[in-house]
Amino acid sequence: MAQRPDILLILNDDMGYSDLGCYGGEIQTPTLDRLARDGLRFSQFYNTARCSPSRASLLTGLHPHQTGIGILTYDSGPEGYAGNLNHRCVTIAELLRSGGYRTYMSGKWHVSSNLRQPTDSWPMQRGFDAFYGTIIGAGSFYDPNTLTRGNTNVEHEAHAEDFFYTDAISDQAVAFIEQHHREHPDRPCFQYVAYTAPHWPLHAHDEDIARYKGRFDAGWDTLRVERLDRLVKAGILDERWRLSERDPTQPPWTEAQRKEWLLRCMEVYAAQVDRMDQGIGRIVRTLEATGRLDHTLIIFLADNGACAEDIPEGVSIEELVEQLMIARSHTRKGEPVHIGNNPDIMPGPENTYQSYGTAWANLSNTPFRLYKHWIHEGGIATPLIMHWPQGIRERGAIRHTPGYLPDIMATLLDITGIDYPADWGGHAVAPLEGHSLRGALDAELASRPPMFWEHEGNAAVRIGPWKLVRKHPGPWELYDLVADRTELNDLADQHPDRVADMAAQYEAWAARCGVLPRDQVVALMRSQGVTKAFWEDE
Ligand SMILES: [Ca+2]
Repeated sequence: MAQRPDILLILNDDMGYSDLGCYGGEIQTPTLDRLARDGLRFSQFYNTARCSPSRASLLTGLHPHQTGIGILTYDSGPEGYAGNLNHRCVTIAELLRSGGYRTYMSGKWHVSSNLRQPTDSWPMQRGFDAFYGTIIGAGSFYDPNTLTRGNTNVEHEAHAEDFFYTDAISDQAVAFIEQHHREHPDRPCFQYVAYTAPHWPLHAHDEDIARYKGRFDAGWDTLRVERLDRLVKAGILDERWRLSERDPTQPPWTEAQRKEWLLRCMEVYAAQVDRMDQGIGRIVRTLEATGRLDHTLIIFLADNGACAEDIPEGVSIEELVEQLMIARSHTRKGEPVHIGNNPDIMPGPENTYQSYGTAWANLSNTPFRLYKHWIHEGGIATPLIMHWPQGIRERGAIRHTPGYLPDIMATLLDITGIDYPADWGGHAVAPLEGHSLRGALDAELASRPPMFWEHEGNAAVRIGPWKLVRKHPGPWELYDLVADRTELNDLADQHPDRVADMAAQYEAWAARCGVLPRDQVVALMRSQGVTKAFWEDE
């Protein structure tokens, strides 16, 4: 075969379906828009509803519970939930390296519970030749916790005055490409770039925030209508699909209080995405300058839908700073950090730690319902852009073929001709769960195997147009996504046999992949000494 293509896999963190310019949003993303215009956009691609499980699935082609990342990276949990990438899986970096690739990563790892000492679930031990980034997420963009190079903590590197994590991830990706081209010009390059933007905290540069002044003044109700209209006009969504209602816990924009602060939150969120796109622009220009862009497959997607979490005032500093090791208690100059959504404090600078809240997340996920954590479309639907001049003939097309994270591994192995192994490093590994989407680079696929999800008891199975989904501890709901992508018309009562059949397929999958009932996971984690975890989030 011809030389294997370079692969650039870009993931971002907690972004809604319709935030990017090329997916109907207001945010200026000229580089991602260009990649979409010269490549493909997928309209029905899905992630796994939350940071760690999505990363585990993306990296391995398996379901998160099979890899030990059933929920998040806690210190202790039952099998399937141990919080460390286990040895019953093999990473995409390990397999591509075995096929001759040099492998690089910059950004957030988040599939290991040990944040200080390198373990066999850290990136350098899981197939990467070089790593720069953070082991945990949700950190300060000015002073991120667990900043690591290779296996060495380099948090001091953030003490340079102009440090900003989004830029550091981009700059490192550029440096890796330049280094690869200089030292290994004839070898294929795999790079995984995992941005933390726009996950909270709302941190951004003033000049980026200023560019969004006024852009959201119409408010969430009007902007949701406008986004759906643009998504339909772009051919991404079907005009038959109705806009979901505004989140019932949120006021109409006309009745919202503290609008100056609310608008600032959305402006900072937009600036976070904008800054990421600027960085991707530098990466793409480096690929062009080295002559590698035409034979690079670029894939861009988000790890979960927009996040509706409010960061309460008075949240325990001890928990965020010392236990979870995400926030900082003080800035690098020693000022206290104000943690929590206080509308008297404008987000953006280093001494703030805030989130944009439910109503803006509702806008980000237009036109869908619900958010990160849930398996309804708002939790798991993501933009997916693929750009590969030598491998994709069509320019600017939309693909409606459904797919989800395990498919990325399957697709990359199919394209590179590398086999998925039965064992790795002396350990048997689970068979690949993903389905190759290589054919979708040329045309829509006629069919695909069922897709399954579970996160914290929320669950779904999709078979053809049908999606069976539940919000823990509620009953199964059934939607026909061809008629009703926004999940407004529950057909469960009209199709009891279909519900029973799909539920049985779900249960068989859950048993096969080691998914435990949520209550059992909670009880087991409590019995193993985990005193506070996901079950107290809600
Ligand atoms: Ca995330």
